[in-house]
Amino acid sequence: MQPAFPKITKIAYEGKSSRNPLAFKHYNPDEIVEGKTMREHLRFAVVYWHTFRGTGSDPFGPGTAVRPWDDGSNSVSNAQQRARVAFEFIEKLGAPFYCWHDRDVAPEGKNLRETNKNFDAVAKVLKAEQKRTGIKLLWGTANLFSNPRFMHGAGTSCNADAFVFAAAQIKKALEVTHELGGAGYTFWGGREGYMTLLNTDMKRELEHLAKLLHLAVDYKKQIGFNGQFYIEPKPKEPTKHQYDSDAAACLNFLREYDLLPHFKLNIETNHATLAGHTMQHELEVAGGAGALGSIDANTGDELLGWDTDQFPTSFYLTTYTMLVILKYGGLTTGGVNFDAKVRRESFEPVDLFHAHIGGMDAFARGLKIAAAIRADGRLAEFVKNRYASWDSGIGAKIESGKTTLKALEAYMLKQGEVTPNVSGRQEFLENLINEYL
Ligand code: XLS
Ligand code: NI
Ligand code: NI
Repeated sequence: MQPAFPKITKIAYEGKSSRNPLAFKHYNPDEIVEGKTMREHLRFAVVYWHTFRGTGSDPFGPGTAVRPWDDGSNSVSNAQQRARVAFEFIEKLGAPFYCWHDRDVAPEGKNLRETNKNFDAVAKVLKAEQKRTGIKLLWGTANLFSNPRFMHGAGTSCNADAFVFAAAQIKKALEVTHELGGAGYTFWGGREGYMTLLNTDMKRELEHLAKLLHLAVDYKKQIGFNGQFYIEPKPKEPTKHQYDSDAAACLNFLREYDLLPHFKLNIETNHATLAGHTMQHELEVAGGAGALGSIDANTGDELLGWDTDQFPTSFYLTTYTMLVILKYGGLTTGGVNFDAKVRRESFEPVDLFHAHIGGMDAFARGLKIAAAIRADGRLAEFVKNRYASWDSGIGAKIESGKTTLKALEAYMLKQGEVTPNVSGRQEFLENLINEYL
């Protein structure tokens, strides 16, 4: 195969003073931070859908992307060629992982049988390329939202046949993920939601969704797939109301239907902001429940209210993200997955490199800043001291459950009033963070 990126060699770490746009300024894979290499901390993954299937099309016009290796056909051989290009890209970039939807990698055939056959034919190339390069699959997933058959949803469709097709698709995607040694499998809600409650039986739909996930859990055990299952929250787009709207809603759903032991969350930045939260908030909610699994690293635009899926470049964002991830023990099965796309105007292949290099550098920098803040200890100490009234006396008594409302009344009747103990010091803390940026 002719190289798809003939002018680009392996992206190297050149340090902060480098002016080479095709070099890392901060991501030094072998550098140790808090006892682990950056490579192990960040576990970067490239997404197949945006990076190798994105064309730049939008509702107002067709794609603009120039991709010389793609013959534009829907053939299996074109898909196989694309797979080889994908691995050339990921290898030159030096990302250890990648992710796909079943339909990103192989074209649909005229029926399920033919579609599965196409998928196998491309999976064969993926497997060979994984072996050649050592690049691994972070997670696989099934696209249960593009095909018109899923117009009403998949697991939550009013059409039982659509549910069945989705189940069959998940079965196959799990098998291929397993065959490729995937570290996980993700369920993003796709069209699981509603446009109007006038035509929707919400309770019934949620029960069906839970049923589908239970079937997947059973099958996972049956085939001996030990990868981690994730749910990816998102509040809107494509439907007006997505059932998996944010981390709290997902956790509640998983608990209600006895699914929580089998799932963690895959938190995406732009989905957090669409839900009216920060990334830090969503990660904290997941982490507190022991369900912080993986992240889809991207960012939205403050002025645009949809899932713009831009590459993350803000050091504040990556620092706050890494602070929470480090706090909860790091990414174990998960990774930093760039669910992000270049802008429509950035139509050249080299833009894919600029985008990923920028994202990886931003996370490397965020990791180092977060580690420095943790080593310094002032932030953690401040938070600890803020709750000092709970460490002894009446606070400790309440925490240990050794009190009653009557005893608390007696305490306060004696004391008479609450004395303010500590300032929140938000401005001081924001300044402290800035010391490290
Ligand atoms: C869409 C989601 C999707 C998932 C995978 O907004 O982010 O790309 O990550 O299905
Ligand atoms: Ni995503
Ligand atoms: Ni998204």
